[in-house]
Amino acid sequence: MAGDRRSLARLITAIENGKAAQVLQDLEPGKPHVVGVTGPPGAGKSTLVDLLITEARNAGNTVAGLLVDPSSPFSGGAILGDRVRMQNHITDKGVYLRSLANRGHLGGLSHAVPAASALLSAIGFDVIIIETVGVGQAEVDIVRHCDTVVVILSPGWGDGIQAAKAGLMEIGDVFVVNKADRDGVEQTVSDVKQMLMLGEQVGGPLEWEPPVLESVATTGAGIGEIWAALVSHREYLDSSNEGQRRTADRWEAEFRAALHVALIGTLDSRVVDELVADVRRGVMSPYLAAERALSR
Ligand SMILES: Nc1nc2c(ncn2[C@@H]2O[C@H](COP(=O)(O)OP(=O)(O)O)[C@@H](O)[C@H]2O)c(=O)[nH]1
Ligand SMILES: [Mg+2]
Repeated sequence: MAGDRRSLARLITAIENGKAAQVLQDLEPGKPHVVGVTGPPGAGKSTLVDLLITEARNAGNTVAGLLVDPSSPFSGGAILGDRVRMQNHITDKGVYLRSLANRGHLGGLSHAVPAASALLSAIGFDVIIIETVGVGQAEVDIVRHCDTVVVILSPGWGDGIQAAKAGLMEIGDVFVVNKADRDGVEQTVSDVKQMLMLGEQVGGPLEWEPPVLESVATTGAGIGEIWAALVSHREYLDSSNEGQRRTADRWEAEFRAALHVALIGTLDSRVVDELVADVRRGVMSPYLAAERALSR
């Protein structure tokens, strides 16, 4: 709570390992703006997050960034790259950056991300930015519980249909077509707008119309508009029921994830390992193994 960064780093490691329940129990949640940034690999998420941190700082906020990458042997390099890129902020005491790559065995990232976010919130960060690759259900679930979700696409990644397939159209509050210095940006913008209109025809008119913005993250073009869109989305949340609903959703998701970790934590890990071996060999059904784990 006094701002010691080494303690914070160790606590987040404990969260990743499912060993921070006692600390998490006593947290008083703050009221940060939790922004999820998602989209396909290479779209420019990290480059934009770096700039958004600067915008947030210039507006007088303290900022924490959680860079989430599933622990794939292929993504280690990307995380290292993000760290290097974000070194602009390393001497800034108002910024805290952390990669979460460890899926661990206790609930994985779907537990670790909300728990780390809750910790950062209790410490009093004004803005928490969570960057995650928007491919795969776990990654989509992570941002679903942010206040504001920014979906970053790029012309190269293809049409809005790809975004729709990945489940990104439903979750975006702000859409950004980055790499506007490249060919095809108008096409991608109009694809995304069309997909949004289709969604509205099916689901009814929206209280919040997600803007579709363009940016060039490498030069900073368009970043002011993105920050302004985040601020106005926050204002929308504060002035409607949607903000309360999202906070309630987030608390419920945190409870369910914590319950999962707490339950698994009561089990004897040797028993679980034996059962895992049986399940892998096909001599016991996963469902029977789950019952056995609980009864033993
Ligand atoms: N031409 C161009 N390249 C960009 C732009 N934004 C990011 N990049 C480059 O695209 C690559 C991937 O960017 P990165 O931020 O790591 O993407 P992420 O995987 O979505 O986090 C890097 O080499 C960036 O320098 C842009 O607006 N225009
Ligand atoms: Mg990245």
